This record gives sequence, structure tokens and C-alpha cells, in this order.
Amino acid sequence: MAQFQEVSKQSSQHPKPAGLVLQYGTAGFRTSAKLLYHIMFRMGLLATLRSKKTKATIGVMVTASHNPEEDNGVKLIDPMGEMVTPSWEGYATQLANAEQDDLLNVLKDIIEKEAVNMSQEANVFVGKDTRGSSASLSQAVLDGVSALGGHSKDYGLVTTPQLHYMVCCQNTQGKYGEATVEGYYRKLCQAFIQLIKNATNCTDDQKHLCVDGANGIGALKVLEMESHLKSELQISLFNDGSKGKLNHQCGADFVKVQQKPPTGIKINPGERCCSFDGDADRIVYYYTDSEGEFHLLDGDKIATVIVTFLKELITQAGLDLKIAVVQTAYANGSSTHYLEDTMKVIVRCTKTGVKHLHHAAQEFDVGVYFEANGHGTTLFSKAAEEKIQQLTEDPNTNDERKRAARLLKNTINVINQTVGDAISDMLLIEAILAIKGMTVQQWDAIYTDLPNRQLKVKVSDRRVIDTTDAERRAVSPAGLQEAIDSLVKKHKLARSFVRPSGTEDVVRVYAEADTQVVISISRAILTFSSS
Ligand code: NG1
Ligand code: ZN
Repeated sequence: MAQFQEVSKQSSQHPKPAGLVLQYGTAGFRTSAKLLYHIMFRMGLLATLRSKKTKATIGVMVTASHNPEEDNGVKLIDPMGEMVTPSWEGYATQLANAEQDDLLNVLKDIIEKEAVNMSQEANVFVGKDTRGSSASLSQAVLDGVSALGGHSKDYGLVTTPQLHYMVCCQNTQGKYGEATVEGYYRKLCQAFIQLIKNATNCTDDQKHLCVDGANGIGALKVLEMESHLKSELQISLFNDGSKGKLNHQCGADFVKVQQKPPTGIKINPGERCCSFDGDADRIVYYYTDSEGEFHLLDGDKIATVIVTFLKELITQAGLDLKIAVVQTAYANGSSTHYLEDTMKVIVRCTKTGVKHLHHAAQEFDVGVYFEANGHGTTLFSKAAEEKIQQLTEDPNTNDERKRAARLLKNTINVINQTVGDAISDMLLIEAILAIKGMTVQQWDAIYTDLPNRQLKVKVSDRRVIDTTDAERRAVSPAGLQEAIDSLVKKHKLARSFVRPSGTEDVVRVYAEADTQVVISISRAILTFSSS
């Protein structure tokens, strides 16, 4: 077939370094940019097959999120804007690792297994972040799509969540919104402005926010969006990419892991600040107090303020909806206690990686999911959205219930339900704080985080560690869990676990307690992995 000849010809221009083995992990493929040209071409091929198979538009995002500038990566987006389905992650790995002369065989194998109709049309949306390597890498994706005769639309520089949004809009024939960046700003900002009308007595001070753009795509997009906000939110943008290096000493990952403010930002005591990561799918908030002490409001605190707001509105609207918060093992124990004991909401714990949280959240009418690192969003079931819509239109509903229903409707519209989105999360949080008349200090005081540490341990083979119970317990190597248990037992309110990272060649160690116990626990792991 002519198509396959074209694939052969073009793939030789994107040759695979012999022997290189990469895996489609929690964040897709991610490594040094110079090793990724063949991967990008092949993901263009795979996205085209996926599009033919699903008869829908598929997305391909070129980014390495919070990784250093020199790295890059790629992720596939399924028709509803969600992460690609696991069986196709497997195909991605097979295709990526096929040696040059075996590529067509692997490709044909996938076509056969999935019974892909090769005469079906294919559409692929492509986006990229601001890395130096992203332009040529995304061109390789486009080459892959055209080699198999697919159509592509290049969105150029977009945040990861913006591309997820475009894919969803396209495949729902505009019901979710218009598949353009302008359409995205219009939908989110109009909803934000409607919400903010309910913030009586909001001062100019409260409308001000410092944003650390991580010297990445999020900074560009905040600038693009500003005019749509009609001064209802006044943003001072730092790390806008004009001077500093992407993610270097800044951004959400740096702030969360280092538990300190990014460089390149000027913050006055008490001022509300937030940091995006390199592709703007994560956000964390923070401030410094009058003593100069740093206070972090991470994904757990974000989930808490969102669920508090939603629960109040749902009660006011008189709706019977099942609300849950989905977390991972990294959620601070204080947040879990507060949500379960004080807020009385259902809390679920899943494995690390947003696709797991996303799926768990889909089981509820309202599912708020956040990783502690600030990646998350809120999902509303179709039935919940319909009930809310009906209430806004019901002539027999009293004013209080109607107001709550309208607020819920605008809340739904400010949220990007396809994936965690720093811009959308920021607008939602800003609206909530304004409506509740809540300062960042009051938000922070909802509960007090247990002291915690997260560190990486390099071991010879991280796969020797296997876990269970949403990664909270190690089942191998033998004796490791017992060693952790005996250390944890010695400290009040202590909890600790280890798991192999899905994105780096390291083991991650997490510990929380009323004192810092992590050092002794990581020592125990080192002893085990070297024995
Ligand atoms: P790994 O490397 O598997 O811990 C990290 C983050 C995840 C998720 C993925 C994808 C932590 C502890 N882990 O996964 O939450 O965001 O990267 O980017 O933050
Ligand atoms: Zn990211």
C-alpha cells in the first residue's frame, strides 16, 4: 500500500537510535529532547490509527511539563479529552521501541489487532509548549500524521489542558465549547465574571494575584487571556519567560517540593500568589506571613476549598448529589481527616497519576480530584449538570435555591473538566475566595498540614519495589514494609510509604508526622535495596 511506503520513507528521516528503549508512562514519553524525534513521528502514526479506530479527533501534546528545558515528551489525548486508554499506551510503547526495519510489522500488527479501517478519515490536533525543541518535535508528529494520510490541525503554542479542551469541544460538536483558544478564554472568563458578581464588597486588594508562570506556556496564555477578564482579576505576572529559564528555580513543582517561593517573584507579606508548572496543568498557592514564614496551599488545600464551596451551594440548592474528593497517598493526612470528619464527604485514595484519580472521580455526581502537587479538577456527572440546569429554569424554585443553582452552573463553566488546568483552577479559586470573602490566611487556616517530606532515592533497580493498597504499602522486597512500620510506630501521627516513580528512575519516599522522620526511613530503604 502506498501509505506504508510513505511511512517507510518518512520514518527513515526520523530514525530510532538503535537499542533505545522507552516506555509510555504516567506522563507519556518523557526524556532528553534529542532522543525523541522517532517517538514523535511514531506517535503521529499512532494518533492517526487511534483517530481512525474511534472515528474521532485525537490530540497529541508535545511537552515535558515541569522537567528541565532540555527534556521533552509527548502525550496522546482520547476523544473526550481524557488520557489515552491503557491498551493503546501499550501500543505506544511497542511502536516506540520497534527497531527501524520492524516498524511496519508492529504498525500492521496494531491495525490488525484493533481492526482499524484504513479507509476511515483521521483527524489529529497537535499542540506544543515553549521549549526550544518543541517546534521541530511537533513537526515530526505532523509528519507522522500525514505519512498515514491523516488530517492535522496544529494549534501551535498551547497549554496541555487547552489542547485537551479543544479535542473534547471538537468531538462533542461544540457542546462543550468552541474548539479555539479564543473560545476557551471566552467560556472560562464569562463564567468567572458571572461568578464574581456574587462577590459583594470585594476590594481591589482582593482582586489582585501574583502569578509565577514558570517561564513557560502558562505565562503566555495568562497574558493572552487578560483582556477577557475585564479587570475583575488583576494579575501581576512573574517568570514570564522573557528572562529566566523554563522551570528553573520556579514553577509549581519547585515550590511544592522545595516548600519555598520561586525566584524571580517579589512578594509582600500576606499577598496571595500562585505558581503554574511548565505546561500549566498544575497550580499551587502560597503566601509569606509578617514573620517571613512561607505557607504553601497545595492540591489538598485547593480540593478542600473547592469541595467546601460546592457542598454549601448544593445544600442551598436543595439538591441530592453524591460528592467525593479523590486523593493519592501523597495527600497530607490532615486534609483527609478534615474532609472525612469535619466536611463529611467521601474520600477515595487512588494510585499516583491523574488518569486514576479522574476515573475514580467519574463515579460520583460531583468528584473533586487533586494530587497534592496541584494537578486536578472537578467532574460533574451528566445527571448532576441536568439537575442544576433544570433548577435554574424552574419557575417554582425560590430565589435562594435559584441563586445557588446559577452559581453552580457558572462554576461548571469555569472548570475545564477534561483535565487539571492551572488557568481554570486559578479562576475558580479566585472566584471562590472572592464570593466567600475569604483571605488566603483564612483559607490556609482551614486545617494545619502535618510536617512532611518527600525525597528521591536512587537505587540500582527501582522495580524491586512493588506496592499495594493505592501504593501505600510495599509488598516487596520482603521486610521493607515491616522496617517502615517499625519506624512509623515510634512517632505520633506518622505515616510513610515508598513507591517507584513512574516518570523518573528513582524511588520516592514520603513521610509525615508531628516531627520529621523521613531521613531514617529513607536510610532503611537504601539498606534494603542494596542488599
Ligand atoms: P511519579 O514520578 O510517578 O511520582 C509524578 C508525580 C505525579 C504525576 C506524574 C506525572 C509526585 C509525587 N508524583 O509521578 O503526581 O504528576 O509525575 O507528571 O508528585
Ligand atoms: Zn504539567
